[in-house]
Amino acid sequence: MNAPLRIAPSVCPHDCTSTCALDVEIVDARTIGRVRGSHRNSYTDGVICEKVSRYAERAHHPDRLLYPMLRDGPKGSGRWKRVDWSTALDRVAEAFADKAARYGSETVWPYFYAGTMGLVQRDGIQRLRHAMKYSRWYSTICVALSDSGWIAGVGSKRGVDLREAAEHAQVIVIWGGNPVHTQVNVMQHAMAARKRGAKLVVVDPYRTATAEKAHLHLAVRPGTDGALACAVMHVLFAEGYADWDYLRRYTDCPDELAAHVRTRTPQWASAITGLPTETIVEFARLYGSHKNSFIRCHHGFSRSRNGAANMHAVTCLPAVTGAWQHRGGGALYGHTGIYPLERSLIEGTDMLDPALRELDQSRLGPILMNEPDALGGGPPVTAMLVQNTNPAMVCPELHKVHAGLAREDLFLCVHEQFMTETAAYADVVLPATMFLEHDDFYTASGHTTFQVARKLVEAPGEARENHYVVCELAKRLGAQHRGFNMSAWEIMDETLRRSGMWDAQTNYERGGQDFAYPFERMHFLDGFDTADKKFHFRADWQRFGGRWQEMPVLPDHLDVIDNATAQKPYRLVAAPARTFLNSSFTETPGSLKREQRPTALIHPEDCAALGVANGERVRIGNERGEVIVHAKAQEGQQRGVVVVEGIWPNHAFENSIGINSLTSAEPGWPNGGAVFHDTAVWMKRKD
Ligand SMILES: Nc1nc2c(c(=O)[nH]1)N[C@H]1C(S)=C(S)[C@@H](COP(=O)(O)OP(=O)(O)OC[C@H]3O[C@@H](n4cnc5c(=O)[nH]c(N)nc54)[C@H](O)[C@@H]3O)O[C@H]1N2
Ligand SMILES: Nc1nc2c(c(=O)[nH]1)N[C@H]1C(S)=C(S)[C@@H](COP(=O)(O)OP(=O)(O)OC[C@H]3O[C@@H](n4cnc5c(=O)[nH]c(N)nc54)[C@H](O)[C@@H]3O)O[C@H]1N2
Ligand code: SF4
Ligand SMILES: [Mo]
Repeated sequence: MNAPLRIAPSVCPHDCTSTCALDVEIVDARTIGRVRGSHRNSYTDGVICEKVSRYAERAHHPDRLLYPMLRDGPKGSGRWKRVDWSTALDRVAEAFADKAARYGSETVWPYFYAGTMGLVQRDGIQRLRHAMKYSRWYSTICVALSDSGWIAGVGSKRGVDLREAAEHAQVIVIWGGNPVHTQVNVMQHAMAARKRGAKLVVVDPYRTATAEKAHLHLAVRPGTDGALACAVMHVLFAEGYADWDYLRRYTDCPDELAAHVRTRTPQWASAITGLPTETIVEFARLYGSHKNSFIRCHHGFSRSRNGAANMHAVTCLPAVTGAWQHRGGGALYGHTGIYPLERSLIEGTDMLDPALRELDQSRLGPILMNEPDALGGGPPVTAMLVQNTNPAMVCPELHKVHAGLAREDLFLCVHEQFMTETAAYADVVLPATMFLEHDDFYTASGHTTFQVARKLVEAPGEARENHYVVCELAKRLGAQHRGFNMSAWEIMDETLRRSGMWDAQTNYERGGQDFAYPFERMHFLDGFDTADKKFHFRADWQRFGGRWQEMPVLPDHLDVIDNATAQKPYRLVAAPARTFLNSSFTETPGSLKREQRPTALIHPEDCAALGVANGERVRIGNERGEVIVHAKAQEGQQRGVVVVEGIWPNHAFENSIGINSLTSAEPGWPNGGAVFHDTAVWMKRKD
């Protein structure tokens, strides 16, 4: 008889706000079985997404990278030579030193993102950057627009707990997100609310799996949420739903706002959003007639040039009705501002030199093509270490990204779990561990618990953790910092003690430390996190820099989006797929089977006008590129909107270039942020 399986606790490391508490079946020292959601965390509460429940497919995938390799042919040729770790690391250190000697230290640009959300493994690369005076990092691919929009009104990144809303809210609005795909626990809690009688509203340009479950779905035109929010406020003020006691006490300029939205009528917003006037009014009345309406603000609707302004406009709604003060009412975008973590040991912020050039993550294409404005007047980027991200799939303006990664004078080291399309361009490929193979700790955005996870199984082959690579390169390059001489666990433990939090072992044993504040503070009854403690209808865009002067001070429709034209009559939404997670899981059989192939969701009347039948191919293009995908007619979106779900590998497309060949690297307002759902395109039947 087989020995009974051991169940060990862990934490999902993926780039998803749920940060689920996991129970992992340990089969033997190298093998896992099923992964389940744990009940020890009341947010996860036993529920996780399907892709992580079958994690064994990914952890034990036959294509896992096992050994360090050097390129053994032209760039991208796929010819590799296996070497030992020290040979590979020597090669990387030599190349970095050579390039820095030739062009200055800013020519080296460590490039990373959130393939793991573990703070030590994810952010340790920053310590190397700061110690070596490499080009600084401006992170814009995900949260730059949504963060600035939220902080402009609320003052910091925190909000009301969704678990409370699930119990008490009478209206839950899922704004600009598709949690059935992207964060299953939001849906789990929203459906619990629905079951006890709460109304569910979804604001999304297409009939997502989430919108299917809603009492009311507002299928806005992409990039027009600011107009919708203003018209809702117009109705709230006009029909007596505004809470003037709350407004006077807790907000900065209610009279000005009321006067301002008087001209932002539902008719005005209807012309911009494409929604019927009656639907806007119906939504406003539903929202306003319940004191404890709750808005879950997602990232999706911020991925437009005007995304920060739209996020800010939406956060104004609970300030007008006073919903913030009621149990179950208010709004949430993320809780990451509540953790008191002191990060300098991890990130080496004590060594940061602000005089160094900062480069924009989302503008990798223009940067590698040596466009002067993207380079900020500094030297070309000629050396990179990439960890936890796959820009050859996920970055906008992919044609430039690929041409740049193929540059002969660029030295590229990619530390990865798989031979991704980015790693394929590398000079040196290093094999990386997965989360069950190393120690790390995690903040959560969707809930309030800080969790520690331990290594549970041995890594396959010679895969090593990010922390090892960073420390070994530091040694070879002469970088000095205490963090380079400690283990990941030691860094975690010391960071926690310095931060006044439970030490690592205590946190691990107790299943996480909850940082939720008492009710009064969660609901901002002691004031918002702005200088004057008020919610700001007048957004202080200046604090973010960039093009802040071009933005409206009060909530409005900021018309800087890539509007449809006669030549490009469609607006493309490049939305997340259910069983991929960004570029991850595009290698697992279960996910590939479910997602099938890149598909364009098109309004049936647009299909008819284009002469395209279901399953036929369409070409979608603009000045940046062209992709070929299969068409699917779908109701529930406006004409002129086309949706392609999933960041498929480039090789899944007929002409070997993916959806981000169409998206733009233009920074959103005020100061950067990728605009993945803000793209005008033409569409034609493929003969
Ligand atoms: N399965 C899966 N899960 C994921 C991911 C994934 O790729 N797949 N990605 C992970 C990452 S990195 C992140 S940041 C989170 C993001 O997760 P969320 O913050 O929940 O946001 P999304 O679900 O990405 O939002 C996508 C939705 O926004 C809608 N949308 C696009 N433009 C607009 C607009 O202008 N207005 C409105 N109202 N809606 C708009 C799209 O139609 C789409 O349905 O999810 C994470 N989880
Ligand atoms: N069209 C379109 N494009 C998008 C988006 C969209 O909605 N539409 N969303 C954007 C958003 S929000 C984001 S956040 C980006 C994310 O895009 P990516 O940063 O590419 O996201 P992931 O797929 O989460 O992680 C990338 C890689 O990290 C690797 N990895 C995981 N853990 C580790 C580790 O411990 N060590 C090392 N060395 N590697 C590891 C994985 O193998 C994976 O290949 O995509 C953006 N691109
Ligand atoms: S829902 Fe998100 S955090 Fe939870 S298991 Fe899935 S990817 Fe991980
Ligand atoms: Mo993201």
